[in-house]
Amino acid sequence: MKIVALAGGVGGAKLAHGLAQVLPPQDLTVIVNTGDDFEHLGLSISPDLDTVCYTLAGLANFETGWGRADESWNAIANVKRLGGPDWFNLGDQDLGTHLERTRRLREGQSLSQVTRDFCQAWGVDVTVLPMSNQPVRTIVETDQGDLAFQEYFVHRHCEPQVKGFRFDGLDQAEPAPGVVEAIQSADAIVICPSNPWVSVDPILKVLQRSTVQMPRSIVAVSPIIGGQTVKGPAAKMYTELGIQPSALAVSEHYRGLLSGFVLDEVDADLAPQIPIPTLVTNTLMKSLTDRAALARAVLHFIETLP
Ligand code: FO1
Repeated sequence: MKIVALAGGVGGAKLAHGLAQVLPPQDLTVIVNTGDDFEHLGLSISPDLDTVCYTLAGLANFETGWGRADESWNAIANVKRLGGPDWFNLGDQDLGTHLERTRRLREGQSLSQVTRDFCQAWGVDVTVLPMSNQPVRTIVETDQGDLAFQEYFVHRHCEPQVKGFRFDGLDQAEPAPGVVEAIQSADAIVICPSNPWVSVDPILKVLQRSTVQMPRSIVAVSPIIGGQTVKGPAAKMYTELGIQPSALAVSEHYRGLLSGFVLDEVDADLAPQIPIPTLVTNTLMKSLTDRAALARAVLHFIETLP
């Protein structure tokens, strides 16, 4: 079964990794949000792409989910000592990724070319594609003004109250090469348990700018479990936007798009309120085994869909 997974950062990367463990590499394409990308210290940083690629390569920091395992922090400590910005934690190995990405982008290579080469170097055998080669920048509209995503997320610790979102550059963005082709030849799309507002919506909005025909099976896995997010501000965003955070709210967010919805066992009582087929299973991916188990369960669920 050919699968396209839509993924943001840490939660998305975990399920993408599970899918990569159970599918032949030629049957999985991961399309990754680039709305979180930004320029920092003169470098082009693509946090979600790196999180997905490091995770698939087995190089990710297992505790944080982002950045590299066995990392050292000498460069950023020196930036701090010199009076530079140190709020975005760039490890020494990770910095190598950003230096080389920046060099290649400045040479004129596209983000998808760079991503393909990096995946090859890291031994990632599934296809990982940025959603677009053109810059799309997620802006979080808050009570403290409009904030670039990493400014809101990392620098201000998601503290400002969210009023809405904007995706600057969307009007000029096209799906990256390979994105439309992967979706057209896919049997199903899996929307990973990533933040619907700021990780999945940017990808969907870029796809909407093309005339791509979506496959009949589109399944989303809820990133909200028991009213809370495993990681990140999704639940806080729902609350601030006047919506009670729940798996039900996530299913409604994707209303009209999905043919199936996956929610956690702790939310089993919400399943009857969801008007499409549901799978109730353990969605909390604490271990590598959990990732593969959830991936297997999602694939079996897709096979049962009409
Ligand atoms: N997230 C943090 O909460 N704090 C950081 O200092 C931080 C640094 C960082 C460096 C490289 C990278 O690829 C990701 C990093 N992240 C950090 C994660 C990232 O900003 C977010 O998880 C995503 O943008 C949200 O999907």
